[in-house]
Amino acid sequence: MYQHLTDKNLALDLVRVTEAGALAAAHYFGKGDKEAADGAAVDAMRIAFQGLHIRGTVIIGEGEKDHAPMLYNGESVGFGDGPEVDVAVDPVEGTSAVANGRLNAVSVVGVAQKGSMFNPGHSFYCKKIAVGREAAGVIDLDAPVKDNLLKIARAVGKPITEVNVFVLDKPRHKKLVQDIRMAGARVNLHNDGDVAGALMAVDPRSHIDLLIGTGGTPEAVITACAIKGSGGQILTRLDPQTEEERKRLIEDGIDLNVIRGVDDLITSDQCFFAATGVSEGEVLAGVQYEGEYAITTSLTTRGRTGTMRYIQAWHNRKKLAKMSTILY
Ligand code: VTB
Repeated sequence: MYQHLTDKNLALDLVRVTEAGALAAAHYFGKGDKEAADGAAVDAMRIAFQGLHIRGTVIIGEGEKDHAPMLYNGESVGFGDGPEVDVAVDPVEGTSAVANGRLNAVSVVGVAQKGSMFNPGHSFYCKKIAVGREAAGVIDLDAPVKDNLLKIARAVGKPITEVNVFVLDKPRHKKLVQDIRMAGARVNLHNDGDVAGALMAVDPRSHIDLLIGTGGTPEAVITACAIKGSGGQILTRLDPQTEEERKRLIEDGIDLNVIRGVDDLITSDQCFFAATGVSEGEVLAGVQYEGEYAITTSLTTRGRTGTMRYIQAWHNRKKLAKMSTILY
């Protein structure tokens, strides 16, 4: 009867993959080389994936096979036994943030039952709004931003003047930022990282109440894995930023008007999510060093049970160096 509670929680294995990615990327924090940070995380995660008892297919990875030697879209990952799953992986979400010593870079993985993960295909950008559990039912992607802010304020029990909105600091958001301020709410501008921003929006401990704007479509699917397990909502609509992107989507027969929520982006509750902080963030601390230890902070969620775990790990770099090729 309680078998479902004793099922394997893949998120606990996944966290070792994102820890490996974060530890590897953190070596390049502030060093001005985003490719090196990403490459180190990809190598480390690729190795860590091999120990996972899944038959995974990368749906969201480092891109087409020609451009990405590892963790490319369509690659099989995992030990090759266990459940068949779709995999979304972003070894470093926020490579510029790592290279430039800024906030909110995370290493993330989402896994869901095979066939249940939305494939972004040729879509790079989508419009999105993400909120936590309390405001999950009140948002509307097409409503004026003021209406959303008023409803969210009511749902979270604070005046609109105290509502904090995470927005990526991009020229395309100029009008959005004006509208949020006109409505009386507070804009928190960040250079990077709308996965971290969405995690803040859904985490009741964070001062951020919502994320809004246009960001990566792959990032939205990964975010949906997290939201599926932690509650909340994300509403999205593809929002091509160039004529070329729009043309390819139309050629692919994609309807650009469709709004997809968390249950459309990930259709099964058999889904798992893990994120580890690379640089400092409000929900996840970045990698820190203490003597021979490297310390990581991670979040795992599981769709079916809704369990969230915050995991701090102390990695003994001396011991690990003797038994692994990953740079800890
Ligand atoms: C988005 C966002 C990411 O980069 O992809 C953004 O989803 C890129 O936006 O979280 P631009 O191409 O307009 O610069 C991130 O912020 C990662 O840094």
